[in-house]
Amino acid sequence: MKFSRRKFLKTGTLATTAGVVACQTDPKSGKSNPHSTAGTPLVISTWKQPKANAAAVAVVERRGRALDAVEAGVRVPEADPNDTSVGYGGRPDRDGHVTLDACIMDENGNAGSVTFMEGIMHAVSVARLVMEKTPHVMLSGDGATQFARQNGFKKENLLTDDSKKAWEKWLETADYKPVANIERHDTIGMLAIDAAGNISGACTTSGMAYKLHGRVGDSPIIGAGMYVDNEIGGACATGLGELVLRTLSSFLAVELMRQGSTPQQAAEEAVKRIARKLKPTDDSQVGILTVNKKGEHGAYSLQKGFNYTISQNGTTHILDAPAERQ
Ligand code: SD4
Repeated sequence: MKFSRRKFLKTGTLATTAGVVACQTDPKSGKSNPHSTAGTPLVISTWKQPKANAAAVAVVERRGRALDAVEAGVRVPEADPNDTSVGYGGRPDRDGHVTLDACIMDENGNAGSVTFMEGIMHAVSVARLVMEKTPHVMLSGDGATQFARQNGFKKENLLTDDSKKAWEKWLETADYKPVANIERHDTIGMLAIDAAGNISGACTTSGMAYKLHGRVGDSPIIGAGMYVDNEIGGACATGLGELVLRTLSSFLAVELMRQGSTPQQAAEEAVKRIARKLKPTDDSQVGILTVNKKGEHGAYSLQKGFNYTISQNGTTHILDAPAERQ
C-alpha cells in the first residue's frame, strides 16, 4: 500500500480503500483531532496499522458493532508473521516460548482477557470468548490454552523461523534487557466507535522480546493496556508495560475525561504521571491513545517516535504523537 497525500486526496470520500497519509498532530491544539467529525464511526490503533484499521473499518461501515470491529482489526497483526510483537511471528520469551497477552472490552462494560497463553494465534478471540462464555474476566497460561482448544481453536507453533533465528542470535549474548524499544513496536491497541456511537477496545501482544518466562505486561490487564467506559470514552496503551501497569494508564485517562479533560489532555496527563512518579529511563517508551464519545481523539507519548493510525470519514492517517521528551 502506498502512502501519499495525492492518494488521500483522490480517495478522500472513499471508504475502506482509504488512502493513508502521514502527518503531524498539533500538540498545542486544544482540539486533539484535527480530522475528527463527531458522530461518525472511528477506528484508532497504536503504531502503523493501516491493514488492521481497514479490517475494523469494514465492520463499522456496514453498521457492525465496534466490538466486532476491534476484534477483526487486531486479528490482522495477530496472523501476520512479520509483526514481531503480536501473535504468530511474535518474538519469544528468553526460553523460546511465544506467550501471548490480549484483552477486549465492549460497550456494556464486559471484559475478557488471556495472559501468558501459548500456541493459539488469535488471542483476542479467546479473550472475547472468555468474556462471552464464562463468568470470568481472565484466563491464564495452560488454562487459557485449554479453554481455547475446548472451544475449537487450533493449537499451532507460533515461533516462526525468523523469530527463532533472532532468538538464537540473542542467546549468543543473552543480554537480559527486556526493553520495549522506542521506535519499533507493533503491539496493537485499538479503539473503535460504531455508527450507533458505541465504543469498544482491544489490545493484543506477544509482550517484550526475551522477557522472563511467565512475565505478563499491561496489554491484557483491563484498565492498564486498554479500558472503555461507553458513557465517557476509551483508552489504550503501548510501550513498557511495567510503567503502564504501575499507573493503570488507560483507566486513568478515561477517568480524567470523565472529570472534564479533553482526550488530548487525558493522554498527556497519563503519560506525565509516569514521567513524574516513575522516573523512567531514557530508553523507555509509553504511548497512549484516547477517544471520547464525540469522536475526538488524543495521543501522547514519553518519547518521540510513537505513531498511530486513525480512520474516519473514509480516510486513514498515520500520525506522529506529540511527546513529553523531544
Ligand atoms: C508489554 N506493552 O508487554 C507491551 C509491549 C508493547 O509495543 O506495547 N510493545 O509491555
